[in-house]
Amino acid sequence: MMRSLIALALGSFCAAASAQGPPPFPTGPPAVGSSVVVSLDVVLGGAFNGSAMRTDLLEDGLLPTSQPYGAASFSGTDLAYAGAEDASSYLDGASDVVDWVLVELRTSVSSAPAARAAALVRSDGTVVRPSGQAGVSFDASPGDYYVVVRHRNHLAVMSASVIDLSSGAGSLDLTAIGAAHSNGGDAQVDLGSGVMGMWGGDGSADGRLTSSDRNTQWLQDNGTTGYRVSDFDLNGRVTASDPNVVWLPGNGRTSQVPTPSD
Ligand SMILES: [Ca+2]
Ligand SMILES: [Ca+2]
Repeated sequence: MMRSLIALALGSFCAAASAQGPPPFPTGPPAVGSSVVVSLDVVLGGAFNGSAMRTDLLEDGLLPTSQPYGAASFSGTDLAYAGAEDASSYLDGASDVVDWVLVELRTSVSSAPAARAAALVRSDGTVVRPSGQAGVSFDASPGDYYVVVRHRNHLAVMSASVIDLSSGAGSLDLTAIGAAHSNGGDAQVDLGSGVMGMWGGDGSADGRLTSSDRNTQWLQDNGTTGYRVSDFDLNGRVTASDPNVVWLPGNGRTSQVPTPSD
């Protein structure tokens, strides 16, 4: 019934269009300003408590209401991002938000980002826009893209294959085994029960877990509270647990996301 109604409507539309010249369908590539949405799941391994991610930063009033990657401390790193994302309205009343992540689209494994967006990860791993809407929205044309997820103190991860966003929407579950791109190393930490998470402990935001993450960044912050990169388990406090529980198991690991070569 629905189909025949559409055919009927289309028939009369085409008849009208042919009488008045070409139909007003857009041709060629999508107009600049088109967008795509990725439904995304990811776990920040440092914040994982066995069943979900901690939400202490939100509960303690430490989570910034605007995206944090414009801070001077990220200048010169892959996390430097000047976006104006603001989640004030959503966070005022939200109860299950963990932290901000920075998500990028790539057209090839090692191309520069085609688009980027800051978004919020919730305790169950779902990623939402600053408005609280599900999925991450990008200013990009529909097509196939690799999806990269970055976080201020976790090793970045990228989808193992392109995600089909040719319809304008697609999904990626980076918590699944084998979902992340690897250059030969373990892209993510196995959190048990089939859940994979990003490696935590990169206090220097250089994509590597080395002794400097503990000896420089964490050591100078130890004993403090706040929204700090040295708070590897994201509980709002910088304590010995941060290096001992989060950083140490991953020490020596390197992000498996290729550095852009173009
Ligand atoms: Ca590091
Ligand atoms: Ca901590």
